[in-house]
Amino acid sequence: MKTLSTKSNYLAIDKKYSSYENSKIVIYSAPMENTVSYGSGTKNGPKEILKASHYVEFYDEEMDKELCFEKGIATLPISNFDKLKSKNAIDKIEKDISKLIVDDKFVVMLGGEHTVTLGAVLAHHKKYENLSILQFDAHSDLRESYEGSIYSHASVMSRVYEFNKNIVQVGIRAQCKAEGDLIKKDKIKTFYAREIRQAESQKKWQNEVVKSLSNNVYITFDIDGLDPTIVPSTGTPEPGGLFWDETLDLIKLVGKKKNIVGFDLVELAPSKFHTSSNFVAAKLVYKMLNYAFQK
Ligand SMILES: [Mn+2]
Repeated sequence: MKTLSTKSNYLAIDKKYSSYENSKIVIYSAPMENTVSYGSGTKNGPKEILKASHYVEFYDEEMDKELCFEKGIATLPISNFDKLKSKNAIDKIEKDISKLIVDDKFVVMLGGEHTVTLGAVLAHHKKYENLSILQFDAHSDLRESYEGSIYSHASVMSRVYEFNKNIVQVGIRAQCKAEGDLIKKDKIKTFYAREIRQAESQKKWQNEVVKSLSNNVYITFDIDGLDPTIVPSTGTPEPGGLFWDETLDLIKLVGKKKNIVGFDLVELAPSKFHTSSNFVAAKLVYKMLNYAFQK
């Protein structure tokens, strides 16, 4: 399979550790941007994350290893999603990722708007029994439809919920009334940002999140789950979000207690005024990989 060369792949890794054959981990880009609410630019997310990743260290001082050389990380070329209707894009993503999973790869998808997650979750849901979805996000994304589209980024978790009820949401702080009602009625495990902030201890709410998950976990990380002081470059930068260390602590705990089977990072809308956001996203991907492969 064709992969990007050292000068443009994730982390700028030498060919020996980034060829498809030699890599356990595969970076798959889905730069789809069909439904935008406020700010735009998510289709440039993957490109800018790859660029910024060249300044992320190979060595993770916390885990004391160079994961990229232990597992290998291949980066697939970025496909053009411009002319694809949302449903077709989701089908393509599901098909592409299913093939990677058949080859026993651990897939990291870079978005794009949050809608792309549906394709990736479908692929993992087919492969893994007892799969739960851990969603980091400012928004529930549980609207039945939004601005006339059932494939809106604001509805993506509604589409997932139709076939997988094991959704655990973290960092939520903006939703419509119908979403709030649904969460209460169906007892969806939503950890609101406000409740996290008011929790007695970090450990307590993080353990509750882990307890809510089944054994196999797919993580969808909407970058707006983080506080906009860390990542201003996103469509709707909601105040009151998650911070870096608590986020990493939680993902580390999930990786320790559960089996992370894949993840995505979506909704980065790069801006030339806040290039730091691109770097945060690039680094977050590597930290998540380190936690997923900590055992
Ligand atoms: Mn979202």
